[in-house]
Amino acid sequence: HWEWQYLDLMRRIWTQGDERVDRTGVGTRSILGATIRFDLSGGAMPLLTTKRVYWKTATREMLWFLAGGTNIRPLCAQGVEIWTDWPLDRYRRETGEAISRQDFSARIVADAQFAEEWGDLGPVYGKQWVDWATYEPAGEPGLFRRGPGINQVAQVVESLKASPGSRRHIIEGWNVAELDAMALPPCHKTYQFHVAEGRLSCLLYQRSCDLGLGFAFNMWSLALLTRMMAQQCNLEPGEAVWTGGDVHLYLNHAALVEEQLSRQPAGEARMAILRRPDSIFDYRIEDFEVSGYAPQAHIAAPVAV
Ligand code: UFP
Repeated sequence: HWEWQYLDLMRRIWTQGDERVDRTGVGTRSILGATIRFDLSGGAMPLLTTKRVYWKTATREMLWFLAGGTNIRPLCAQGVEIWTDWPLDRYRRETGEAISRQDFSARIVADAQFAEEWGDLGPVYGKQWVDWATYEPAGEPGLFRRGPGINQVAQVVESLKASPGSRRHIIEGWNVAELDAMALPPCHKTYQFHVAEGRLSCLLYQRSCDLGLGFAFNMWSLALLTRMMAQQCNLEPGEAVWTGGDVHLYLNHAALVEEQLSRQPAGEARMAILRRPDSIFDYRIEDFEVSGYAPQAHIAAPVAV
């Protein structure tokens, strides 16, 4: 079962990882460099079975990336709160108001102007993926103006169709000049697509991975993006290859690690895409149907912000 790759990695990091104080102050055990591969043939999807993974949440996030989203408002409106803590922290800091997360999220949804002022995350994934900023000379030496944004996702669809054998099918989130303006610099920063024998594979390079919580989402999203791209390019799904840089377990995830390592993976989830949208930007949440997913119970664990 593919999931042993994950469980083995978890065990290895927990027992052998280098222990350090990380940015969040929680502390981690960490290793550098790991790869997990998954074969997407026949509609199979890499959903962990040793705990429940909320794939719809990750799917809504992926559709928000593709829509160029950088404001949490559309996510909050769908009950997706995975990005809410960053704007919430800023709001509390700058106003001194002790608002609850729930009230903050509700206000973001109810009040468009409030959302515009407080809900933006800066130029995170969505912006870089579909509207990477360019600059062009504006007449006088040393003076530049905004050029047209670059849609990397659309360009990769085109390059996959025009020259499948290319080694340049890349979607990059790591815009060095804009890192400071982002709520969180991209974790799943580079996606590279590869075509072989009519099958589309994708390798993700994730610079930093919270193996206890983040990985399950990131692996799903990698496979989901590969499936959508394959459908748009009339290719069969190939492999999802996940590569982590700093792969770590938070020290306050001991209960999760112990529980999950006591479980055995079983079964395999599949996903059908019910429709072929006109473009990579036209998918909706209703287009995805998961079957055969019978995971063991969800394991709650604290998120380090
Ligand atoms: N993290 C993930 N996956 C993600 C994401 C964040 O694992 O998609 F957005 C985790 C990795 C790390 C933290 O524990 O969030 C980001 O912190 P840093 O920027 O210091 O690496």
